Amino acid sequence: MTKFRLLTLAALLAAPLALSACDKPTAKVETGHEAMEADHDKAPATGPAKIVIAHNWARPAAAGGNTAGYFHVRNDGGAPDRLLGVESAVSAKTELHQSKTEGGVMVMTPLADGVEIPAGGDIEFNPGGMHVMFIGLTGPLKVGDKVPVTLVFRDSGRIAVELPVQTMSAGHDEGEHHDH
Ligand SMILES: [Cu+2]
Repeated sequence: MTKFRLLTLAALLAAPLALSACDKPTAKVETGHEAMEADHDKAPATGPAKIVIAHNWARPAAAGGNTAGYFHVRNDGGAPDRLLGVESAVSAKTELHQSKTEGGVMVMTPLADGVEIPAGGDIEFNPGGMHVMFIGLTGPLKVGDKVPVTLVFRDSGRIAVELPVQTMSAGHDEGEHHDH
């Protein structure tokens, strides 16, 4: 009896939540200046995933070494997508990684299942967080070089992007160590 009542309650609670989630994309009409702001902050909520890559860069490193690349992924479409992986010819292996601090120590783990990019979402690969890991560079990456990479998305397919090689911009923390 108790279980049944809990299930009923859950169903009642879930129904309005589902409705409001469906309503959300069409509830707001953007006009004028607000619409212009929306170009930056809020995606139109119709159609398939529309991937935009920005803030892309990679760190310089010596041949044979490892380094990291960063970018932001914005989804201007009305459907979610998933970044499944990354490919590049500049290193023996290229992986998506997540850095985390555990017990005061920075550790990196591969993002084996990729990263979900919600409709209207903006996912950031930044120092100290998610990054592209270039393992075993076939040549040096110098400031001014451009690293060609291919980002592989579940729905949007393969998207080629270049990561300009640059040093940390002022004001950012040197948060990662890729020596190990
Ligand atoms: Cu890494």
